[in-house]
Amino acid sequence: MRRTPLVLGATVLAAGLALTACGSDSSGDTPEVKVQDAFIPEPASGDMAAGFFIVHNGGGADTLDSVSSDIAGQVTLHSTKNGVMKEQKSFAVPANGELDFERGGNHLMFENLKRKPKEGGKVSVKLHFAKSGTVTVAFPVKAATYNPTSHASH
Ligand SMILES: [Cu+2]
Repeated sequence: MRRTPLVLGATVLAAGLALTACGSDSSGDTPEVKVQDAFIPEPASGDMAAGFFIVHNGGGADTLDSVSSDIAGQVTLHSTKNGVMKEQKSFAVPANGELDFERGGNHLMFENLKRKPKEGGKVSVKLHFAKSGTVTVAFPVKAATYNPTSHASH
């Protein structure tokens, strides 16, 4: 995680344009999204926190359009490629696949925190999908260094 929030704004427009190619799914299958392995590492400061989770999809393609939470003024979605973090407008959820938000890769950023997440607590997060609608998930707050190791197999 780079601590350079001020430069993020400039990348938003470019990133949004790059994602428009994956629109239509011809199958018409209804997506079946399930969110697992969600957590928030306790942040070092009270300004900003990261969030991680995995969306498992047993149906047709969907899109994660936005995320919101009552502890944050704003929740943004970021990708990380080759160590460079970029804000994204949305993320594709592949049909019969998964969308990963994991350390070192995609992540949520909770900005303008109204209270600091504390280890052992829970944060209610709303994931807004284009087709599946809003999925509310209680993200447990873990130690700052927590990293799940169980997800290597798929
Ligand atoms: Cu970020």
